[in-house]
Amino acid sequence: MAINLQKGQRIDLTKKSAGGAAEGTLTRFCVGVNWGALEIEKKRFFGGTKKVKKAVDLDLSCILLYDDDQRWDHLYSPEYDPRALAKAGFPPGKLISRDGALRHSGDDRTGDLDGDDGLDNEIISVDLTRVDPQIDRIYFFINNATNEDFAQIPFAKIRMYEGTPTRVDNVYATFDVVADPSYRGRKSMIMGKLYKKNGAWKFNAIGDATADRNFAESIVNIIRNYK
Ligand SMILES: [Ca+2]
Ligand SMILES: [Ca+2]
Repeated sequence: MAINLQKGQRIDLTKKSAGGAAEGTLTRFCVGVNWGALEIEKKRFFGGTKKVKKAVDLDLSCILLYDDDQRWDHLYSPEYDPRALAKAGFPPGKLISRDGALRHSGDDRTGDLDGDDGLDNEIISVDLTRVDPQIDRIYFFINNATNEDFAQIPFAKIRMYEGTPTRVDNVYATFDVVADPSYRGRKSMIMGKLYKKNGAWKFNAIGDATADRNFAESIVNIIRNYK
């Protein structure tokens, strides 16, 4: 049974059998984000309204922080302008972590146009056995490349599952961020973090909609405020 995470909840990554006995630890899994396109009421020419779909381009990114708090590695879109990044002091985007442990499935630019399809739109595969031992925190966050805020986006979910980006074998945990009026004006969301405590990896469902205007501001915010 998948764990339904609540905002702020922390879990360890122990796998349990149906009877509740521990069956090892989750080490290779996917972290996927699923979101919906907007539905907008448009006035019809001859009166009345019709519903129109509008694509929402969320970008899932990730930073991996070293235990010395000085260094970090990243997964964010290689399509972000490398010259603008260099000016702001950020390395170019890439889809694989330096240690090869995390891989991003690539950019989805629309979200689900026909309602929740149950599949994740952007996915990061994680192999905790390959993570550089000096890394002790891995943050997952999303930024909106289009203009809507999280009060408008009908649904945004993150989940951890065993399988591949195209095949879901076993869902371990899900975390639904329901659209909330308090998210007005907020275009970024820090979804959660994997963190190492006494040598064991755990997950914390953060779910904070933030005022960051882009992924670079989210990275600065995470490093400063989300230890
Ligand atoms: Ca995207
Ligand atoms: Ca989807």
